Amino acid sequence: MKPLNKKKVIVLSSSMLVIFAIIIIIFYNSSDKKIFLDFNNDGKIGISDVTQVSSKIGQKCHKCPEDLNNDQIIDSEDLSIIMFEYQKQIH
Ligand SMILES: [Ca+2]
Ligand SMILES: [Ca+2]
Repeated sequence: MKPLNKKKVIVLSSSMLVIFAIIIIIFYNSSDKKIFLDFNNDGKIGISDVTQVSSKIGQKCHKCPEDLNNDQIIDSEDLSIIMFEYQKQIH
């Protein structure tokens, strides 16, 4: 394989990754975030949903629903995401 072709393959696969990421973002934005963050399925983001995230702060986990920014750890960033959504609801 020529070095140029190899480079092309890398560029092509990385641009495919970008497209894939965009599709995920579109899908995530089009789906109802409120239901996504509603862990106890009572139809709203309540204090119990916020508590569920805060009670797991510091936990490393893979594909946990509470890991809202998907960085494999539940921390203050995830808590601020749900707090933001919670405050939007109560105002
Ligand atoms: Ca809820
Ligand atoms: Ca996280």
